[in-house]
Amino acid sequence: MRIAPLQRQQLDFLSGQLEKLEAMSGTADRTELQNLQERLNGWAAKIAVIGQVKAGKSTFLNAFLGQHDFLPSDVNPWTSVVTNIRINVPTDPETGAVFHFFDEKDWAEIMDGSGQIRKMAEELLPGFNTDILKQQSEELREKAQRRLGDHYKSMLGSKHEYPFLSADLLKRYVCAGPGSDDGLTRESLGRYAALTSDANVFMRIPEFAVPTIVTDTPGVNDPFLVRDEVTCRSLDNSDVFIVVLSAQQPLTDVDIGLIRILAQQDGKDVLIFVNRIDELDGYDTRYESVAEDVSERLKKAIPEIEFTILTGSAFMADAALRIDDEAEEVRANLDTPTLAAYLKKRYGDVPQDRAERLLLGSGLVDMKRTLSMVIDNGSGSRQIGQIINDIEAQVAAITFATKRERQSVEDEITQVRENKTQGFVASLAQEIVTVKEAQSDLDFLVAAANEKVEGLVEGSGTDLAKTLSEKVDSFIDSQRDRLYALVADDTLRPGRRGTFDVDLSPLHEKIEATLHAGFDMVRDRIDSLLASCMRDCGSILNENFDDTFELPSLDGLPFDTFSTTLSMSKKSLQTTFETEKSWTFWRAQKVDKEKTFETMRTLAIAELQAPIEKLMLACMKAQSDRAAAGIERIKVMQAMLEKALVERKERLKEDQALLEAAANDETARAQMLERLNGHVDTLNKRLHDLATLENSVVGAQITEAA
Ligand SMILES: Nc1nc2c(ncn2[C@@H]2O[C@H](COP(=O)(O)OP(=O)(O)OP(=O)(O)O)[C@@H](O)[C@H]2O)c(=O)[nH]1
Ligand SMILES: [Mg+2]
Repeated sequence: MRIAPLQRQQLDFLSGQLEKLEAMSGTADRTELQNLQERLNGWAAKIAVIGQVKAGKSTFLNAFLGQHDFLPSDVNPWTSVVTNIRINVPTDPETGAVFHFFDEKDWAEIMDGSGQIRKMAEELLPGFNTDILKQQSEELREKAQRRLGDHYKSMLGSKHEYPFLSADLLKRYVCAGPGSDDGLTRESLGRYAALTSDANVFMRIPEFAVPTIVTDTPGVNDPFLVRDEVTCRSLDNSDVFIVVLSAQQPLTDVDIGLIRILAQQDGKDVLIFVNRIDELDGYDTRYESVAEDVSERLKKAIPEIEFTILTGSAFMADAALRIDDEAEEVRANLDTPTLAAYLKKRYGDVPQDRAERLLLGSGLVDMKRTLSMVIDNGSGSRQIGQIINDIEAQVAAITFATKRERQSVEDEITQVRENKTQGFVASLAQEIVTVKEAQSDLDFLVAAANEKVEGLVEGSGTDLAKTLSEKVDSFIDSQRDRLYALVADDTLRPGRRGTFDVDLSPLHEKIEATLHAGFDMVRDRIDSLLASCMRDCGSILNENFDDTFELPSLDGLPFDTFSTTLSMSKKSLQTTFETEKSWTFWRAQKVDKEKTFETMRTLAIAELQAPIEKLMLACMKAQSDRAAAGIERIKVMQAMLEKALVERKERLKEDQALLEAAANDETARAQMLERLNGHVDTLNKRLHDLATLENSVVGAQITEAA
């Protein structure tokens, strides 16, 4: 089965159009068009597989890739590093792997056992002892030290590259597990895992019609969460999410929370895979109620989205693929009457062949078909839409330059025919000057807009930081009254807990609202700056030349809204009451309210600073990405025009010389007329081709949007 054949057609079509455009752009420099071609080549469907620890993510992915035992998948060890499997990406090597290590800054943050780790653990694992986590980061350091010696420090910020792939290789980098340290050789399990921030694996699989990047992630409830942020970042980059659940314990609150965050992101698809159905007794009947339960709970929690829910067993797919000694036995054990009944009910078909029965039952075929559809129907279409818009901008620029040239050649023809060459030579000289001036005006405009936009993003960062810290301050201040109310007469009321608890969710909401509002405001300002720059470029052209320049649109820029999976998941804050030292321990304890409040403030600021900063940076990055894409489009157009204008200028100079020479030579004039007429014909044909190309590209965009 080919995955995403329609998207392949779409990519090929656009690439073909770009080639045509290249041919039409005459002798001009083609760097801009080649850049677009590269962006098109670099497009990939991005799929992330997420879910709870041991749901079967890695097993599922192995089966998906048609490889048994490739990604480490077992009771032990577990996946601890985000692993990007890059399939058929043209710019990648055919096979091999690159492992990046944490840089010093990340490492320092991990080592100080920052709030980042604790916050997730507290939220995800209620009652989790955070001291254990501190201890864990210390252990991580020790592990790195023990395995790699002091050498590990010099590895920070570097990478390891391999021109080949093997399961053993991955085991050294992407998994952790108890036992991985005990008595194994230095070359073995998880040797570098502690230091590895992300893994990239390159392969070619003909089944995938388009370049595809599939990301395996550590379990979302992995207590060892130092990599939380790396995971989130990779989720922000993905367009399709496969949430793997275990049939026996489907859909925890953590899962729902996660799915909500993912589903909220613009234009992203979430597929639910209920795995491990083989572990349910009588799954031929029970699978339905499990799927229904998942569906209903999702509907209740996230009513605005309809989810695709698939059921299956990665283990079955894996068994179907195995060729080792035990393979046949494993297959036989799974190939039960229940399986046959399940297949009959679910698919109305029980294949003859055992391996095929297992494969069908695994749900993998279903998943591939669904994914193929999701990709074909425009996952990641935003990037493609942007490329299409950029192509249109180029077509507009080339069209303008071509019309301009036709006009100028036609003028030239009239002059030559009427033998008014003297005057025409002067007007040519004038046109050269105009072209030059227009060129430098455009340069200036674009540079100015670029500077303004950059300043805007930077300034917005400062404003945002200020507003956010005010929000935090005022929230903390608002807790003072609560604290004072709890502590009457400076003593703790009998039966009160020894801690002051603050619920942070109102603050979360404020911060999120602030970020969204801040983003929207800056986006509007960026958009209007870009639009006015585009308009100004247009007016320069229209003022200097007779033809009207059709302004390319600024549609389809990335980040219409701001969304991220990074979040402040710390839900509450706890401060122990500061009491005055006293002998009278049998009496009610005297509480130092002000000191308690200040401690709470210090704690709150220390805990909140890092996550807020990260959110803010993510927001600013979205702004500057949008701005950069807009400027890029204007620049592309400007560059295209400039090249056409320069070309024209060169031709004008040549013709000027020829005209001067031909002033009194009838035959030379006739030859020149013939050549000029031929040129007009070429230009007319080019204009016709450009219009056709524009129409078909616009058509492609409409399909993509649908
Ligand atoms: N019975 C059964 N076992 C499965 C299935 N899928 C995975 N397993 C087993 O579950 C164990 C864990 O599988 P993994 O693929 O490593 O799970 P994971 O989600 O990648 O786990 P982490 O990386 O630790 O988060 C392995 O022993 C698998 O063989 C399934 O569909 N049925
Ligand atoms: Mg795994």
